[in-house]
This record gives sequence, structure tokens and C-alpha cells, in this order.
Amino acid sequence: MSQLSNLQINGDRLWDSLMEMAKIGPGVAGGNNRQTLTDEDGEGRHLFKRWCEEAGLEMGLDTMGNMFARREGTDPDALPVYVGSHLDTQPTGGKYDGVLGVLGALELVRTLNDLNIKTKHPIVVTNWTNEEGTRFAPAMLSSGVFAGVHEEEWAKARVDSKGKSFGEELKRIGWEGDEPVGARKMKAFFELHIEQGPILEDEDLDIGVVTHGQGLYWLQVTLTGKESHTGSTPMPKRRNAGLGMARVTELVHETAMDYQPNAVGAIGHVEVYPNSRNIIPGKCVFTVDIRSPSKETLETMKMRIEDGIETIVDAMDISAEVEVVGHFDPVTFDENCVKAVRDAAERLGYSHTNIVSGAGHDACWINRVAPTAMVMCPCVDGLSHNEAEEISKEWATAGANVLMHAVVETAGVVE
Ligand code: HGY
Ligand code: MN
Ligand code: MN
Repeated sequence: MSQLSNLQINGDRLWDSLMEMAKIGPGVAGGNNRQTLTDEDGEGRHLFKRWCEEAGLEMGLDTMGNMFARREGTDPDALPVYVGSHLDTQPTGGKYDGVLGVLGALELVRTLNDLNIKTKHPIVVTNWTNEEGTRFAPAMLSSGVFAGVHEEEWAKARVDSKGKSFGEELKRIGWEGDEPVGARKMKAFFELHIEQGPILEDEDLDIGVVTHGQGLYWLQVTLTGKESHTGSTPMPKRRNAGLGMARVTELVHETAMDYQPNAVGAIGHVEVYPNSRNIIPGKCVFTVDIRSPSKETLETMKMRIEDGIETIVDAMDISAEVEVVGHFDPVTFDENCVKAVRDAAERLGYSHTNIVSGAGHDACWINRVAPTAMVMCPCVDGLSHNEAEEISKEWATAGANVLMHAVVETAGVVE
């Protein structure tokens, strides 16, 4: 790779593509609301497909809507190097979460085309359907089906808050392919992603070499009490599911605080029924999100929270159902792929550090079926899953350069 040591992507073109994609599914505060399988997601897919075809790539589409844009290698039988992320966003998402990884991958192909650089192994730019899991739980749903973690039928039956299923929405937007999901074999998979945390910016570092990803549980909790009048029901007679939810919220926070500095816990999704100002909530449905880099700590937190919920509801004469709707163990990425990322950062002269990903990514599942690694770039104030999410063009360019070098190193340059 020494002959390509100064190979650099076109940062302006990458930035322009990011800003162009950000126009699709705009939020209300400068970010994006391009949730999976909405019309906006479909529009973003069409734009991405057009760009891929303009770059001479051949687009494949599987039965979960995963998109695979292939650049031929000199050896068509060689296992391709896959590189990508996700185009779907949170309802109040940023312009870069996921999108940087997909368009950074497209940019490396555009650069190789510009310089007529050939690789032995084909390169496949990838968009995974429904990474966020906010409309259809769990997160990383389609990369999970691809990796054999979820059954396709189960995944397609997942419903959103309006009762629409993944499968019917995928058909409705016209992005259900006929390629069997998971049939593709990979030499390796690389994903570029913003850090979504403060470490790189705080330490003034250009690149995160992601060695591990922390594990996660999403516990969907349903508390059932009794609806009654907020004015005339005596306090001792109330069976207040809302109060129960408040106590579980405190339990989740306190449990995570017992395992600092790495464990985290919060409740971000809440449904209160009947959600009337003068009716005591009879039912609350909410999702506990707990994470830790340690499997043992994660399991202990889950057990403590499940036991704690039992104690809370017994004392309040309400009932609880707890369903695991999302889970993956902590992930250790492939050391050869991680080395390719670290060597690329070294070669390019970028400051870098090993880092554990706080967020989940498609790479966490693909790591089960192919050697996988991730590249991270900083984001302003470590903020993400917020419309104010921001990065610099320099950070995006550095991340995409490291991604390109790691991918090209793995795909093998042909003179
Ligand atoms: O939840 C996550 O970590 C990812 O953003 N879907
Ligand atoms: Mn993401
Ligand atoms: Mn996200």
C-alpha cells in the first residue's frame, strides 16, 4: 500500500453528498427525520442508488431491503470487501449518524474510479435497512437477519406504533428485493461512523480505532394498574401505573450508576394510557435501554432491574410484564481488520486511539459472519440522536480516508 500512501478522498464531494442527502426527510431543527421504510427513506434510497449507478456500480437488493452496490474487482470470484452503514435516521436525528458511513463508502469508490485504481477483490457499498430500531424494534434489525440472529419472518412481522408491519411497509415503498437475505459472503466488512460520544473531541483526536462494541438489552415493560379519577380517587386506593414507571425509571438509573464508569441505562420510549390529564394511568408501556462493555455487568444489571420491577409492582398492587425486545452481547472486532484501520490512520498521519463503541451498529452483527472493524470520527460535544448533531468536513474526510485505506488494503490493489 506504500505506493498509495497519499491516496485521499475528495472531501468536498463527500460533504456535498452529505448535504444533498440531508435535504431528504428534513427535521424541524436542522437535522433529519428519515425513519426507516417511510416515503422519505424510499426517496433517500433512490438518490443513493442513482449515485451508485453514476459511479458504475451494480445495485443488488435483498428481501430485507438491504442495498449492495458492487464495484468489480480483477478477480470476480474473490470474496468482496463490504463497506457501509445505514441511511435511516432517528425521528429527531442528525445528518451524519449512519449516513457518513454509507456516503463515505461511496466516496472511496468514486476516488478509486477517478484514479482508475483496480482492486483484486470486488468492493460492495452497503445500506442496511432499519439500523435505528426506533420505528420497528429492535435496532440493527436487517443486519441481524443477514447475520442469522433474527428470522426473516419474525423481523417482517415487527410493527410500528400505528400497527404497520415492517414487511408491508417495505413492500409499500417498493424496496423489497428478491435476493435471499444472508446469502452473500464477505471477505470483510468495514463501517465508518461518528463516535456519538465525547472521547475523540475531548482528547483532540482525529480517529477512533474501534476494538469493541458494548452489549445492550432493550427490555419492554408493561405495567398495568387501574384507570380512575385523578380528583376523587383517595390516594391509598390508587393503582397508578405512571407512578410505577417513575420508580422503575429511578431503578434503571441507580442500577447503571452502580457500575460506573462504563455502564449506562435510561428509558427513552414511553407510552401512557389513556394519557388523559385527569385519569390515573392504568397502563404504561416503556423500553429500558441498558448497556455495558462487560457481559457479566450487563447480565447483572438486567437481573437487578427485573427483580426490582417485581418488588415495585408487588408494593403497589399493579402488575408487570417484561419482554426482551433487543439484545446483543459485547462485541470484539476482528484484529486483522482493526489493524488495517490502525495502520491506515498511522500511514495517513492521523492521531488515533483504541475505542469501545457506546452505540450499537450493523457492524456488531456482521462481525458474526465476516471479519469486521469500524472507524470512528469525532462529533461536536459528542452529541448524537439530536438534530444538532454536527461534525466538521475535516473529521469526515479523515474518517473516509482511513476507511478507504483499510478497504483498499484488504481488497488488494492491482497494478
Ligand atoms: O441504539 C443504538 O445504539 C443505535 O444508534 N441504533
Ligand atoms: Mn448509527
Ligand atoms: Mn443512531
